[in-house]
Amino acid sequence: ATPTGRISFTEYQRYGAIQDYLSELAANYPDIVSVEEIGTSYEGRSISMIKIGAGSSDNPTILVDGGIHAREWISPAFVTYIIQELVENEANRNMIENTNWLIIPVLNPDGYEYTHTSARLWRKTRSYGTICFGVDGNRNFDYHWMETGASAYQCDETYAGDAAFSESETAALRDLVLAYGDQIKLYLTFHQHLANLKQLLCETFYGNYLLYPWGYTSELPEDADVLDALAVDVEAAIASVAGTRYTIGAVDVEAAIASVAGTRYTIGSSTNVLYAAAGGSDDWVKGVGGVALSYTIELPGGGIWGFDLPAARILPVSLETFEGVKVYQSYVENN
Ligand code: ING
Ligand code: ZN
Repeated sequence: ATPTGRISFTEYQRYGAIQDYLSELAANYPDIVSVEEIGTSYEGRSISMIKIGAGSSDNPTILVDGGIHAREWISPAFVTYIIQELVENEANRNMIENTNWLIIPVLNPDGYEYTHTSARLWRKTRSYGTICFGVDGNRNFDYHWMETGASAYQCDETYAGDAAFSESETAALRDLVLAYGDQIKLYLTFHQHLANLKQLLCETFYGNYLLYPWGYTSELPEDADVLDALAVDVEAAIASVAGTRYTIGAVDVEAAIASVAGTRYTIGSSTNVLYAAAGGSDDWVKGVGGVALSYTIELPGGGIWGFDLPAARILPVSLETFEGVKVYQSYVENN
């Protein structure tokens, strides 16, 4: 049993189950939901986008994606949770009346399925080069492509592709952003990051990050103060969800909320707080797509390999992070 929907957040779902959930929502909520195929993966899977909105079609729009990196399982899980909260939780009605949403829970379905069937730690797409498989989707966008932090060697984890937008998956996101133009006011792309040395050595660095451009240079965008201030508010909202006890019917929700412990995020530009890497989706969406507010959110890692956050953590992470999504939405609605 889940709090409101028909998909479970007590285990990681396969691509097919997420697809089925989107179809079910489109059938059950035809007034506020539609599902479109924005492209096809290398192996022929649909790249699905759910459109959610209960107000004017002219409302400012928020674009969200997950699963560009195959092994980062919390990303599709949390993005699916966002969908559930927006569509099936009446308490969040204002979030869809005053802003529209374009949400792609699994941008790299081939890679995601491959991590379930064959290699748990696969990161890239599954396109075949001449000797190796896969391109790093988050190095494949055409903005300062291949300038830094990306590999030209197809067997590497950060292979940028033989050309920018060589991958149908990244091209699908590009075409979507270009089609909606300046109606998109905010872009959120969800990743997962493991604890790193900086975090272990310095108590002000956390394994979780709210990153904004640029990834290609240590210079900051001219509106970095706006990006930073919004991230500070988002961070505070997430951190404030700390062990609150609730007495409600759904026991699993109560336990999940109580187990959250004031999760903190490090805020900054990708290059300055994590590492330099060109060709990321957030850089392109801001630099070429013209969406001023563009963020990469590195959700918590866990487990032995870093990407094996126990399934029991999906709900706690989702509950706390959704408080941050509410802050983002309210900013877009009011600015
Ligand atoms: N991290 C991101 C990566 O693609 C990143 C970090 C974000 C780099 C934005 C460049 C731009 O390496 C993970 N976990 O994939
Ligand atoms: Zn990633």
